[in-house]
Amino acid sequence: MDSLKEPPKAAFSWFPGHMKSAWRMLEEQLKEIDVVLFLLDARIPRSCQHPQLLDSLRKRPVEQIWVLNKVDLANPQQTREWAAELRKLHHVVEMQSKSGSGLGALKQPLSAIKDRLAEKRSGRSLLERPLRLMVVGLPNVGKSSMLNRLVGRASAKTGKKPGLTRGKSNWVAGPDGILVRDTPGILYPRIETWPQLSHLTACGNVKADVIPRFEVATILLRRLQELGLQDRLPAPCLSLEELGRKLGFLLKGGIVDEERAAGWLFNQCFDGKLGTITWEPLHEPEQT
Ligand SMILES: Nc1nc2c(ncn2[C@@H]2O[C@H](COP(=O)(O)OP(=O)(O)OP(=O)(O)O)[C@@H](O)[C@H]2O)c(=O)[nH]1
Ligand SMILES: [Mg+2]
Repeated sequence: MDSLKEPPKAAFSWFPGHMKSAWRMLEEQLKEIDVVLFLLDARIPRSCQHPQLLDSLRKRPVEQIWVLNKVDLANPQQTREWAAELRKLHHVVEMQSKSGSGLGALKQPLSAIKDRLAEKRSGRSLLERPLRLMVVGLPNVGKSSMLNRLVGRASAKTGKKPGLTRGKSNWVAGPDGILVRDTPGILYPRIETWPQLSHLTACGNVKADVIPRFEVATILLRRLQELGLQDRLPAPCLSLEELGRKLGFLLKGGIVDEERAAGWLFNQCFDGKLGTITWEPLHEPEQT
């Protein structure tokens, strides 16, 4: 992909109007929060670390719990390595917010935070109040699914397309005296590199119809090879041409339908049909 120029502006700045206002709203709402559950997709923990959001969190007296979510779709060994690395600075739990697996690991840190809050309030002669949590992160990382798990019912709408939650969500009461608020997914205004754009597309954080599909799909094919996972494809392919031909996606005259091949690849990635993949391992594999 050496010959690729930087992604065209429209491709890497998927920051529509609703996301700008969501960002302003999120900053405002952070003022009344005790705990932020910061969700990262375990397949791309690097790209999920939204710099402006983390900067904003650092400046506030808000507790953070980092949630490595969708661990069922990531390589388990890579997830362990990422969790150990992130634990050097943060409280980290590994989760599957779709099924609720891992939820128990949140109990202890939440109850410790609740105790600290109660102590602080009683020191100021204030009455106890519910712990206020907010789920934040990139689009489609599983925030609304997480809220539903926390409160024990399907309160927030969830779905495969990024950008589903919009506008200001209400507080939802959960067990053990917690109030939870959902937020719309926030993407950073500038996606700097092709690999980053490709990883975000593979994990469904950007809409596949707003990106240069040919380039992104080609990068994903090469990434699979770098990660030693090309055998997950119907045949080891480095180009959409090869992949489309293998899949029998032919147009009139025997021309390969590369657009269809790109769509196929994206769907395989979104749905985890290629098996568990950590697109962004903590340590890059050695190239032979
Ligand atoms: N495999 C798997 N899928 C998950 C997990 N958590 C959530 N999902 C799926 O990921 C998709 C997005 O989930 P949502 O909860 O809607 O994500 P969100 O972060 O609220 O998305 P936006 O509101 O669009 O920002 C849905 O199809 C969920 O079923 C998980 O742990 N594993
Ligand atoms: Mg949502």
